[in-house]
Amino acid sequence: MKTLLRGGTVISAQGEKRADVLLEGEKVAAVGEALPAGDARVVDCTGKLLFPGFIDGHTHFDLEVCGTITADDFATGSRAALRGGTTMVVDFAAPDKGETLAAGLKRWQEKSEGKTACDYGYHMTIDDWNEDISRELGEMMDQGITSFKMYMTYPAMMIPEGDMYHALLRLRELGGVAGVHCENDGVIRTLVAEAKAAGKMSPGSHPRTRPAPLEAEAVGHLLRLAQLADVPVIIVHLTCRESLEEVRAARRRGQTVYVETCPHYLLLEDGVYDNPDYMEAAKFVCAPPIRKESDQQALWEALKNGEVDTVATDHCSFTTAQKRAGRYDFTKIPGGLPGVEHRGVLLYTHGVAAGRITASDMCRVLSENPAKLYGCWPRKGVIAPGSDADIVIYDPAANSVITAAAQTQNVDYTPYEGWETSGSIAQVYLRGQLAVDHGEVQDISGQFIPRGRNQL
Ligand code: DUC
Ligand code: ZN
Repeated sequence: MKTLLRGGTVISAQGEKRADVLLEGEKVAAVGEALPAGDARVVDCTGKLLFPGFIDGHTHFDLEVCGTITADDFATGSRAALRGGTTMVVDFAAPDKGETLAAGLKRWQEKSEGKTACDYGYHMTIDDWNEDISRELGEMMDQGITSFKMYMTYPAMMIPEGDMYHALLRLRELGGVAGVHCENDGVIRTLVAEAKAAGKMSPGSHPRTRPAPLEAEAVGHLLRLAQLADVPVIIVHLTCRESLEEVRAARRRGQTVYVETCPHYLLLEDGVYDNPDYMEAAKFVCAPPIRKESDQQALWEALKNGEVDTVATDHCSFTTAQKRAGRYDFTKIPGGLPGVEHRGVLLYTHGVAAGRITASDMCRVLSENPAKLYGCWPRKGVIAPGSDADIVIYDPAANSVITAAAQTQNVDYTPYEGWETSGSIAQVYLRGQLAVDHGEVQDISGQFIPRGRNQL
């Protein structure tokens, strides 16, 4: 099957150009001016922007948190992803403590295979350390799972720092890369105990017990361990100015550090936790928490100047009914926000249309850099002959409004309710097949994408 996308503007991380794009089977066959249509179906893309399919390197589908399971599984989450222009997700496989990585992987395969509408891969969580896990890391690499996750907080998943150091050394040997959730767990626990003792049980205590300096301290801590191990690391969901300063210091020392942030840290402000309606405030509980307006500014600047490498969602959705489990105790609110469906349109609206970044910057952080960092470049992340025909056709003129009522993600709210968008996604192609047509997600199947080493 051939499709000719005629007359659009093709975006890459390096720039933009008017060009036709010919899709043949699952691949891009040609990019150029006035390509002959031949027997291809022609789609008029005049006035539209063509982005390489977005990659979301941070989703949690079908994950248990606080005794409940995320509202989105691989079926609903991946359909929402596609609707938002995300043609590939990398989700976090999470073995239980004491379990082998192979058992964790098998569980994630069972959750995802045959159900996932977009393409997908897994990061593997390392929450224990022993000889078997060290050996299994090599086996994961051989199976195309080349990125890993470690937590410096959450008792169920956190790894002692000596073990984290050993894991970093082993990843250096293997050429794998780890993303790390950085927050100082010990002091957070102390602050939580103090808040509870003072009867401060509402969501307002959430940001106060997980303040920015405790994130930055953990970032600095990790980066010194990474310096010792001489290995690159990814700071996942970096939220604040203080953490950026730690990253800058490490980069000045010559370290390779990758930074991911998320739309909610770029766009929301911590006043959301002071809403007198407890459950309204509870909707925004995630870790790290939403920060201050000055942090948003710092993140946008860092995104513009290339200090932020990727924007992912950390999509971890719970319905308001699920969040209600924490209605008398903020620590029992399952943490996480929905977002996989709206990342592209939010970044376009508040980044590109607002003049903060260019469409090429957007392509860099949503498509090209994640493809390189997670080892699937140039199959993904670029519109070029030979790459997968994953294409987002963005119509800058088709303004819209984000509402929970109109969304596909399986949750009854969105943090962006009523927000107006500059333009919207007209169509999405996944490996040459029409996956979304003006908001209608088609019947389509994703594939597991085995990944190679980091190329960023
Ligand atoms: N933070 C969240 O808010 N939810 C899931 C995992 C995470 O790191
Ligand atoms: Zn996460």
